[in-house]
Formats: sequence, C-alpha cells, structure tokens
Amino acid sequence: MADLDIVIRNGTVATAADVMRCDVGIRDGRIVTLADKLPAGDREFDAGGKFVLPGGIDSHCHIEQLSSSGVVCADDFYSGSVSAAFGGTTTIIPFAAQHHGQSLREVVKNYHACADPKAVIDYAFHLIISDPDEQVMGQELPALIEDGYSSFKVYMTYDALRLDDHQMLQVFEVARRHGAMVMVHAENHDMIRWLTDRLLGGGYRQPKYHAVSHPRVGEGEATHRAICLAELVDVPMLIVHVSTGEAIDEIRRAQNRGLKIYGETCPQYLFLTAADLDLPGAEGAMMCCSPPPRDEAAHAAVWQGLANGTFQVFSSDHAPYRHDETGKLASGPDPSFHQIANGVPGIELRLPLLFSAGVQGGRIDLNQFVALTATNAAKLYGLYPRKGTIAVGSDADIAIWDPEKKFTVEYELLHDHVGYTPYTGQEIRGWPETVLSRGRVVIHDGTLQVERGSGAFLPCAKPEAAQPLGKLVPEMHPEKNFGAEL
Ligand code: DUC
Ligand code: ZN
Ligand code: ZN
Repeated sequence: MADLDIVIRNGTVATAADVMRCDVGIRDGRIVTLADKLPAGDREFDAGGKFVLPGGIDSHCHIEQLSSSGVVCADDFYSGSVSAAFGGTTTIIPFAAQHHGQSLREVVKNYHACADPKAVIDYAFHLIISDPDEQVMGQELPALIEDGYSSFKVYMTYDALRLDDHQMLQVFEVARRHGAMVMVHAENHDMIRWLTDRLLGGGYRQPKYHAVSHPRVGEGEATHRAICLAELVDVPMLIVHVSTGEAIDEIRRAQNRGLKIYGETCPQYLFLTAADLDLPGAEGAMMCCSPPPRDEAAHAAVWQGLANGTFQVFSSDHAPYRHDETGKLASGPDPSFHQIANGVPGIELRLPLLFSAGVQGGRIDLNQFVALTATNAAKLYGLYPRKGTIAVGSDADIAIWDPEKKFTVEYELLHDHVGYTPYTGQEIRGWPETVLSRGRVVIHDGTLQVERGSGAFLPCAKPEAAQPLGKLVPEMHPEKNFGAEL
C-alpha cells in the first residue's frame, strides 16, 4: 500500500450504523482504508480512549445573510466556519436568501463572493425563495438545481418572506419535477399577527411576549398544512426547527402514513425555555428566535422525537445577531418584542450539547448522534457518501472526540462574533479535540491550523429523498454518487 498521509490509531470509530475499533488511513484527502493495525502514516493521531466520528454537517445556519431590514449577521464565512470547526462541524449548508425582486442567480453569485474567499471548511447552499416569479420558477430554479443547489427553504410567516399556499404549491411542483428537497418554516402567520396586535394593544411589549405571540397551536397548524400541500404534490419535505409536540405529532403521523416528510430540530428547543426570554431590560432579546423556546414538556417531546426517529436532522439554526444596534437592538435600545431580529447562535455548541445531554445522558446512542448530526443531512441534501460518514472513498472529514472532557459553557470559550451565548452555564461532557476536513488538520491543540478560504464549495446532487430515508443505506458507488465533481 502506498504511504498514508494520516493514520488515526486505536480509536473507537462510529458511523450511523456501526461502532468499531479500527485505525483510519487517509490519503489525498480521502479515507482509503479502515483496518485493525495500519502501517505508519506521515502523520499520526493516537485516538486511544477517544471517539472517531464523521465531522458534523450543520445543514441549517445563517451566515453573512443579507437582511431586508438592515440587520447584520455577526458572523461572516470566516468566523462562522471557524466557530463551526471548533465545535466539530466540517460542512455547513447556510442559505443564499432571495429578497423580493432579486434574481436567484445574482443572489447565489453574491453569496459565493462572500463564502469562497473566507470559509475554512466545506460548504453548500440552500436557496431561500421569497419571490417565486415566472423567471425564477421557470428558468433560474431548475437551472440552479442542476448546478448543485438542490434544496430550498420557504416561509409560511414573516411579511417579507412568506409564501401563500398557492405559491408553496408552485414551488413544491418545481421541486418535484426537478428532484429537489424543500424545507419549510411552518408557523401560522395570521395567528402571529393577531396575537402581536393584541399584545401590543395591551401594552405587552417586552421580549418575553415574543414567545406568547408564536403559539404552539400555530406551529402545529402550519406543519399540518405544509404536509397536506406536500402530499398533494407528492414531494419530499423537511419541516425545519421544530419546537413543539403538536408539530412533532403531525410529522410522525405523516411518516406513519408513508409520506416522505422529514423533521429537524435544534439546541434551543432542548436547552432553552420561554422563561429564558424573561431577562431584565432588553436582555431577553438575545433568546428571541422563531419558533420560540417552549417548556419542559416540549423538551421531552423533542427528545422523544430524536430518540424514536421522527427527527432526521439536528442543526443549529445559527442566526448570529449581536446584542447591539447592528443586531438585536437595531430598532433602538428598548425594542418591542416584534422588532427584535429572530435567531440565536449555536454553530459551535450544537454537537457538544447533543453529545453531552444526548449520548452521555443516555437519551440517544452514538449511532443516532452521528445520523442526526451528519449522515442524514448528507443523504437528504445530496452529499452522501462523500460527506457524513466514515467509509473508504469518503472525504476525510473527521472529528476526534474526547468523551470525558468536561467544562462549563462561557462565551469566552467560543469563536463566533456574536458576543454572547444562550447556553452560558451548561455543563458539557465530551468535546471534539481534533477536526479534519478533507484530510486537512483544521483544529488541533485548541488552535485553528488552516487558512482563510481553504474550504471548498460542494455542489449537491439531487437528493435521494425521493426514496424513503430507510432505503438510503450506503451504496458505495462513489463515481455514481459523488456528483459533478468526479
Ligand atoms: N428563525 C428563522 O426562521 N430564521 C432565523 C432564526 C430564527 O429564529
Ligand atoms: Zn425559519
Ligand atoms: Zn433559520
């Protein structure tokens, strides 16, 4: 065997399917062998007592996203990707977001101009469709799907973004015809609007009323409606950032009926509650996201959905807004709840939070952790088996975890530019010490070891989600599955 560039020795290797003791051999950025005892490599990592896991895929994060209201993301593609890498993530899939009147092609070009010179790990893009006009639907979207932008998000709420049911059906139809994956932000817009008017009319304006204005029943109703629309068109669909038992029940019911409906949840729906929005002054603004954090009963429902397979994806929904005039306080130092930019940061802590409370806490096993944080996203978004697993032929995207490393979260330990974390004080047990992306050592000894812009764009194949997820088991035909790049 030709020399190996890197050997990871003595570790416990886990994929979504297996846990095995073996060495991992890497050459030219790919995993080339898994074996009991490999010969020496040019560089060696001793992973004795450690877990060797696929690098995480964060398939829902907002980086350097341009907002119509002038609010600025705190993280650009450098700080966002660095922070992701420190937390064990090796692929991010943020959004290229269309505003009304914009050409989708132009939007994608602009996001590449931001990402290409800065990202330190690999990245793909979902599209956000807010203006599905004839040009977009008839030409731009089909062409972009062919070019590797094969998933897009639509919103059922937010004045500047939301589509009505007819528009959603039109977008779903394009997805079905061209083999793309749709992601839906499911909340009932008119319920939010009505509650917001009533709350403001009564003088209830503090951040905590954000949670009241986004009711659980509105998330359940919109999830049900989105599922009906997807069923009508017969298109696979993923409901993003699910927060509540009402929505989980709808997703589960649809799955039980054999529909290709998938679910995603995020750390804020396991570790925060609506009570966290009730901080002094405007501090609760830091915790405002949509859907909002709920309560302990919702946490239990989300944990159950992670454990029983209702959820396929655990992403961060990292939406990084500083607690100042560039972000959360853009409309003034004492904003009403409806003026606060929605979103919480979480790109770095996503994996350690789930590992600690989930795997170490006995709620999910290591295979489920890998599936939820890497493998399923790779499958759903057309990156598998190049990404999301440890297998011969896959990219050497690997995180070596010390499962016993313990610490208490404080913002100073993180690498984003947000200025706070909602997870201060959380006890963590387990941390990704060494992180490899395409065989490049990105993080080691607590330091970043690669250059700005060394991440690569990943064109996504058309997802195989047209088949039920259970059938997306590894078929190692790399040439066939690796998409346009080979
Ligand atoms: N909600 C969204 O829909 N997107 C960004 C963050 C958030 O809270
Ligand atoms: Zn959303
Ligand atoms: Zn989001």
